[in-house]
Amino acid sequence: EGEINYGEAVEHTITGIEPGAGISVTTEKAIEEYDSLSGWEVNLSSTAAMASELDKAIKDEEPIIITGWNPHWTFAKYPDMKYLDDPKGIYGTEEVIKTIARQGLKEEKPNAYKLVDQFKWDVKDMESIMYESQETGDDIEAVAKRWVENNQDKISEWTKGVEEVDGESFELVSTPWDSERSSAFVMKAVMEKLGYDVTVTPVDVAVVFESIANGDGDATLAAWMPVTHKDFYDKYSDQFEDLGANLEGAKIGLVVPSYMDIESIEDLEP
Ligand code: PBE
Repeated sequence: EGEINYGEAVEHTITGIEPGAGISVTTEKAIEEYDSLSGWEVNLSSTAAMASELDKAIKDEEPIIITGWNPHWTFAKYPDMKYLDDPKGIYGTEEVIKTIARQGLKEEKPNAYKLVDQFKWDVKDMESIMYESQETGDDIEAVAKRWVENNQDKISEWTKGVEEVDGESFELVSTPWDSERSSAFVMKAVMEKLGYDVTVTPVDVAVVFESIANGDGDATLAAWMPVTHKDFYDKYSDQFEDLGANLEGAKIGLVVPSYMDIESIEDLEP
């Protein structure tokens, strides 16, 4: 009985998500940097396809290596998952999710600016919306609205000193993942109660940064830093305003089911 060669077992393929995701770009870097990943590929398709591959593998106790992140409902549905150690630090250690605003927002829409600047919540808040949507089958938007009704203490912190408006428009630019749909639809529900006319636009990460930089979008709550979206952030960093973290304790990396007898990216084989 020899050790399993996981490289061969997964055909030297990491099961990835959308090509436009930060974690996809980071994984290409990991493949370049680690000798153990030499000759490997990341299969980029969609989060839904990754989730269904993962589901299949876990049912059959087959090996699989995915690009994973927290907050995400995967870890609630499959608690026996682990991040592979990343001794080269390609995926960083701890990520935060930042709010960034277009230049001029503070002067033009001071109340909306104040609100997005004061928006701050926890991993467990965001996760509760994602889990509830997974469990009930209700859309994130509906669950986010309920969450706002049930968490007025938090909402009153965010809205401190924020005055109501009369139909002012606000464009919130977001990415298509459940995590970011949760924050965007929570913010939309809060803003609508204050009289805003809010549009949530889900786009690729590159377009999120581009549209805040060129002023088409007012703000985003979806910037994962310091690693995940670094390339996009750096490209436009002098063309937007960074309002800081709205959520701390996020993480990205290569993730495997715990039944796999492997701890580190360096344990993989070319
Ligand atoms: N994610 C979820 C995104 C950001 C949010 C980690 C898949 C990404 O990689 O860009």
